[in-house]
Amino acid sequence: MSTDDLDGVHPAWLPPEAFRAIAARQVRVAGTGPLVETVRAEVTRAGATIAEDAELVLGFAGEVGSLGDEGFALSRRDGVTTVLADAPAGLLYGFFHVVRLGEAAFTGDRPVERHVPAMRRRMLDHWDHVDVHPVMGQVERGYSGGSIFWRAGAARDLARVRAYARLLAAVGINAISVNNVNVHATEAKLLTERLGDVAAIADVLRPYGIRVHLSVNFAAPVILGGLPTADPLDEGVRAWWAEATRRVYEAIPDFGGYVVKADSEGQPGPFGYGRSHGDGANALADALAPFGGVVHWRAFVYNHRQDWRDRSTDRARAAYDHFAPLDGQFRDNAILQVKYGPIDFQTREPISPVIAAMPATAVAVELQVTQEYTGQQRHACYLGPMWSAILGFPLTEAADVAGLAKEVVAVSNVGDDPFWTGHPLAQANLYAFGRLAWDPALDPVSILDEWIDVTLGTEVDREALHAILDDSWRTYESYTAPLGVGFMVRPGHHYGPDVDGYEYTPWGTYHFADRDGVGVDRTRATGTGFTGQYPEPWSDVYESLERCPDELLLFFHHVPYGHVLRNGSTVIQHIYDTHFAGAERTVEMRRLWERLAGQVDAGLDTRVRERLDEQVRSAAEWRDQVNTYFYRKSGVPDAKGRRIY
Ligand code: GCV
Repeated sequence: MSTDDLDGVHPAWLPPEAFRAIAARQVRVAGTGPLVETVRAEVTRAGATIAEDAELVLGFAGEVGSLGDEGFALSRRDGVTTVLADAPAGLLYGFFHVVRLGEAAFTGDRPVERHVPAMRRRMLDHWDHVDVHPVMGQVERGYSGGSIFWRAGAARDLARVRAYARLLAAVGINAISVNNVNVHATEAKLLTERLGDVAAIADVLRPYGIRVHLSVNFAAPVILGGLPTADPLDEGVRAWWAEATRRVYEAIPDFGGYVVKADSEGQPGPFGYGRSHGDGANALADALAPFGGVVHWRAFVYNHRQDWRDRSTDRARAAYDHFAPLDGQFRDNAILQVKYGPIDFQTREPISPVIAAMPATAVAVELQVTQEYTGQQRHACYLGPMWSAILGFPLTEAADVAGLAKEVVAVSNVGDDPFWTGHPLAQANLYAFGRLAWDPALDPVSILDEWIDVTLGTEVDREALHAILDDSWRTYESYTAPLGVGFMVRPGHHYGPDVDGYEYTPWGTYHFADRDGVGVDRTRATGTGFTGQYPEPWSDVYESLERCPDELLLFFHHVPYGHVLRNGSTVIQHIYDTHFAGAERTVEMRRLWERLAGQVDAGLDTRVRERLDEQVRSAAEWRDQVNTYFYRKSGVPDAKGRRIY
């Protein structure tokens, strides 16, 4: 089960079998340049013959036009399949598209199809540390072993990074940030004295069309430069950033730019100097502009030391309150990176209203492929349907989220685990992220089908795999925090149930359950007023108890346990029913996997079984803790008389 150049590492969606259709053909690749050479090397590696008289031709378009830097056109006529592009990256993406299609790319005729990415930058953020962090480990919120970029404090084996680059190029990712947004002492130095390590990684990613970005510490001028201040309006500070950035581009001419988490969860930022986040972002944007770089400035800014007794402070409001007034003040190369929901990557959240509130700002929507709150790669939870719903959500009358955002960014789920993602089925999430970033309109179930074909082969029991994964996000939702209320996870590591774990903490994530009811009143009429941050119709839909969708009810409203949902059930009975059904469903998922026995690699089979066993155990724990908690609070028995403790 290994890639041909990495012993013991699973090939994910690029096993030799995925190239079978190409291997059987003669292929012509036109043009020159590094990316074209990558395509040629891929063709040879696939086992195909490079020839003039070919059945697969990859070349430059001329007349097709408007394919941009990365698009391609695919067609087939008279027994010849043709990929045309305007620029080399298009050839690379076109080649991998042919890999995905397999024999279908060489069957019958095909009218010209144009494939152009919806978003210019499709980016993964790694939350990797160079040093192993005493609490967070080497990868913050990582569930797949150590970092593939860093080992024992230094840049590591680049063969693994190269294999990763291939996988990412095959799904259209073109940017990676290589260190955690929480930038500690060692990692801060990647910007200066350890820059060579970053350059070495950039060299490996470049042939696959991927640019390197770096998370930097806002206080770098103080920490690294010895200046007395990091005030973004200070001339000395600006000169320091300009010079540091010049050196970066000297080492990495195609460097992508910086990622910044500022004034957030203890990271330094412009507030410390009485400046706005516009001032902060623009200082770095100005340093990057002469070289064509961008700064990704995160909007995840909130008070993580709030008093739980204070019901007027609402963490959900924070990003909008901080950033919406700054619309129009950011430089063109400053990209505001906004988590998809107003809280923090929960299984179910409404869309962040910031995405609609800043039409004069470039916004990137941030997703989380690593399953911090969705089962930590111990639970099978296919997130394609969630992301598809997010990107397709009609947030304004004129546009959906994908239309409002300039980019999509996600936290990677990859580590040095032999299967890359801990749970082998979590590979499908990484795959789906790349495909949806390229085309948000793709159907997540079809994406899963593609992943199955290329990764596990066309012969496996795909029906069983679909039955396990298609609805697994909703299944996960059904046995965890109910009706959009969020959290209820064990503080710190965030795995498993702990209903009151965060209730009396400073983190701002509360459910307010008492003997009468549960939920957060975020209405304008009687609550925190968060609903007022939305454009119409959402501001009224969420405000209204009658119109608010069931799955978000407790995010927006505090209701009695007897409140009748739109689906006809009471809140308390819904909690019982979904938790019993969800846990039961995981038992069924485990049973379904048996149908794959003998059809997949033995190591992969063992790993999936082990994870599904844990999912069954953990789902039962969630069911029992959540049901028992609400039974004890409310005193309302289950109408179906099932066992609650
Ligand atoms: C990188 C959540 C996570 C943190 C993470 C933070 C962020 O709070 O639990 O580990 O820090 O989000 O997105 O910055």
